[in-house]
Amino acid sequence: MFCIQCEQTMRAPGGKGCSFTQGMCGKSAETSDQQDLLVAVLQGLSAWALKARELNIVDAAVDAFVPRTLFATLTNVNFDTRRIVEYTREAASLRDGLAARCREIDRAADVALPQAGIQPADDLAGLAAQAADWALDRDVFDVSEEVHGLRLLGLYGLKGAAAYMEHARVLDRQDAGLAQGFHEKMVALADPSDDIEALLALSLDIGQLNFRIMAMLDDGETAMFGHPAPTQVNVNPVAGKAILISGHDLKDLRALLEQTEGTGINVYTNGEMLPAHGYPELKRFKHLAGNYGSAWQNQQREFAAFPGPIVMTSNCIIDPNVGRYSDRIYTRSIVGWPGVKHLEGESFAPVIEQALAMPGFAETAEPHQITVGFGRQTLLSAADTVIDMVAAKQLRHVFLVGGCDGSRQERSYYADFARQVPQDCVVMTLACGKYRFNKHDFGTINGLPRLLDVGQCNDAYSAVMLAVTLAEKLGCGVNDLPLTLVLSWFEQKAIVILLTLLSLGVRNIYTGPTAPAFLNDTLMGVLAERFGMREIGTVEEDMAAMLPA
Ligand code: FS2
Ligand code: SF4
Repeated sequence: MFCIQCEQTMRAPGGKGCSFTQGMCGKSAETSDQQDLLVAVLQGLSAWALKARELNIVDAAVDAFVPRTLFATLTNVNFDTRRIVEYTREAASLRDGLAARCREIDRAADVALPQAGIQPADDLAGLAAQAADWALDRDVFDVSEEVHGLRLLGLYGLKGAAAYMEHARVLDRQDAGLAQGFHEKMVALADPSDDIEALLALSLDIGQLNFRIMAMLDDGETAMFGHPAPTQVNVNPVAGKAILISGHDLKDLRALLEQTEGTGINVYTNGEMLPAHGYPELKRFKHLAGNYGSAWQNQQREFAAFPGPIVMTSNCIIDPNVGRYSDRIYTRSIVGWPGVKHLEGESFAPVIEQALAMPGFAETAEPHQITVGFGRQTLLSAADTVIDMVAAKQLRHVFLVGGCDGSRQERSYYADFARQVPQDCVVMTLACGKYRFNKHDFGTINGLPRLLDVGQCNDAYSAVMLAVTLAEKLGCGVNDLPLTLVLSWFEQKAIVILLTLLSLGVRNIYTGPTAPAFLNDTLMGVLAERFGMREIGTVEEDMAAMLPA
């Protein structure tokens, strides 16, 4: 086992990542190794998808399959070896089918990539032996630590982009050109350069590709559910039967709301599903009762206390056996946990049945409202107001405090930071890191809320477009705006968002709580030199550096 893709990877002794029998997240060595094999077989499938394009064959099913199943290898998504092996076999079968179609046109059609020749073994022992050949540290003795780290930066970034591609596909958004770009990056990473400049350029290309994917995702979300608008959300329970839904998939939420309408069941959002309350097509459901719980790392306590079934539509799932709720949590799509019920198709009937059989909340608690829904359209319509307030010296600075949460103690930095932001400044939030401070009352400046939640990590595009629009209106560069990005990373979506920002020329981003373990001091130095990227320090020192006197 070798996995070093997330922030909670094992760093000591030796800082070599999760490499024993189980990762810090609970992923077994067996699952981890099979995920590496899946990545390799997918790279071979991508090589054939590119060959097929040379012969005018574009297979939308293959274009969808590669990012979708790569998504299954992200942190806290799929812990079920059986499902990962199924994906590997399906990838090989799709590859062989595509190769056969290519050879009908050109009998000599072939691809040179060794990964394209992997034939998955019949049993787990054989698969384990094959996986050993494709472990992600297989090059560690052949190349420098910097080259190894940059190869992983590219791969982990592309995994993040895969997740956004799949989120967009669920919303009926697919693009053959973006899929081609995706396959090209898969192949580039399958046979990567050992040149640091070329690898840095590849990472930035992946960031650019992801920007276009996120635009497609934004288009899909707003076309299907409307533009988010500021909306009050109750974060305390109301009496009655209850279902909790987590993850990023708004389409699953809508289907659940439709199927529970009139049943008396209240639906609560959890984690990255919170921003759903701002969408017109979702908030019209009266039984979308509120938001429950906080960020993913608190699941085992919060889910255990929830008096109804839980649906996990995407990341982040953690071991449900610890809180003893594995009999009432359901996985969807690429999410998996061994022994947990997996729902395919459109029907949530088993979840609804279980909710009706469970007690639900006995009492209604005093409501506590928070505001969400500062999506792209709302933010852009406020751009002129923001400019006027800056000119009138009523608004000094905007801080985007975005990214993931996690269990490390040092993550209290972000809540401390938000609370210490001066009264004449605004905090924008994105993704699940906000749960440490989003129930705090930040007040307003001239009617403008001081805490503006832009949404999920999926909505980073909205924040970027606000920055770009403000810069255009002011006739300056994004880096000249009174704006500082303070990012917390945990998993691969955050990595690709960082690559996207760097590829757009955004400088001086603060990141934490700790540098990725696959980027050594030399590489962090390169990122600091090229992009002004810096690691968080103390809140006081950082704030002083960010806010000109
Ligand atoms: Fe948080 Fe987890 Fe959004 Fe990440 S709920 S760390 O996957 O995707 O953000
Ligand atoms: Fe370790 Fe993170 Fe990989 Fe899990 S996903 S095995 S915690 S590096």
